[in-house]
Amino acid sequence: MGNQAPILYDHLHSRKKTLMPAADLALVIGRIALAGKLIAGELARASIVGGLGFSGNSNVHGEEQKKLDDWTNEVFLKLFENCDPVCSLISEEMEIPKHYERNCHSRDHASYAVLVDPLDGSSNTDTNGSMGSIFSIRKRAPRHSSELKDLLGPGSQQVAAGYVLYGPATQLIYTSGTGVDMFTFDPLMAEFVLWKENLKMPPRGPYYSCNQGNLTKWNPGAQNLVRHLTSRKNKNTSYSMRYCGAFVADFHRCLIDGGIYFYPGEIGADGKSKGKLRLLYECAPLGMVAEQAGGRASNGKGRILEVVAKDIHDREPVYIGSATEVAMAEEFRAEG
Ligand code: FBP
Repeated sequence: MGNQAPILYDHLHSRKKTLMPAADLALVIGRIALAGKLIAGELARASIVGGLGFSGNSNVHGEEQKKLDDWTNEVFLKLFENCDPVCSLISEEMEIPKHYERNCHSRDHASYAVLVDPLDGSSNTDTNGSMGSIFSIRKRAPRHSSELKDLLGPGSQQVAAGYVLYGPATQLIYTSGTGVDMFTFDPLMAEFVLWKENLKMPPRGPYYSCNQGNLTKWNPGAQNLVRHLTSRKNKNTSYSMRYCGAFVADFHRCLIDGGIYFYPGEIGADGKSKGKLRLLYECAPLGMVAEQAGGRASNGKGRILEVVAKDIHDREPVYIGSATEVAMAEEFRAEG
């Protein structure tokens, strides 16, 4: 079998200087990896077991939920029931977080909260497009109550973050403050195997990803950014557009090939600009991965990892990817 790259479990246990102690990191990311394996298996067969389509329910955001939104949320709920020291689960699909009282050690040692988007890009379920599960891990404050104030702090307080990507291959990408590592699921071994360690995002890239159909809803700065990216004045303004309807997959392309994904705020009837993507379990975790890989993540005005939330389901405009393009986006945003 030749020299075998390390599997996720061994790699996590060997980690040094991470923001989470290696044993806790291995336990919690190990559980997320198990969720990833189960979800990948279900996505592969959902069409032949009636798993596609809408469930008839709506989530806290008023969005119609797909059956797989509910199913994947249940997977995370079940898997963290007996995962001491995780005492809270916050999910895009749940208005109220789940608190696992018995896993709560607010008096003696660390407890964690896991914040997830169980199935990012779920508009792709019925068209067999790429999707992902995004996760953020935060340490709960000592003596925290069931209130969530201690989880609304800036994304720079995350102790680990990442995602599982469900594409032709299933991959798990994570950081715990010492660089970004990437694993590919090997169906023969039923294990996530290390593919790339300490991954660096190209400082600039050839792609931009946005729902350009919303252009007229955006602030002038974002509109001018698209005009610039498509102006083809010279090789630095000759970008190709890629947009697959799943933040996690469009971000993954930026991580590997460089470029930028953005979902600007949309100007509402009240004249106010409001983002679509959720700060705590979409923007902040991918923001941590981007920065740890040498990229950047901004809300157009500043680091997304410095934004403090008012509510666990807050939304935020996001510009994320290679440092060059995100800086460019901020310049245009500053103009208007
Ligand atoms: P969810 O699928 O988790 O709700 O995430 C939001 C999302 O689907 C992103 O993954 C994607 O980039 C974006 O919204 C697509 O939005 P739109 O359909 O407006 O382009």
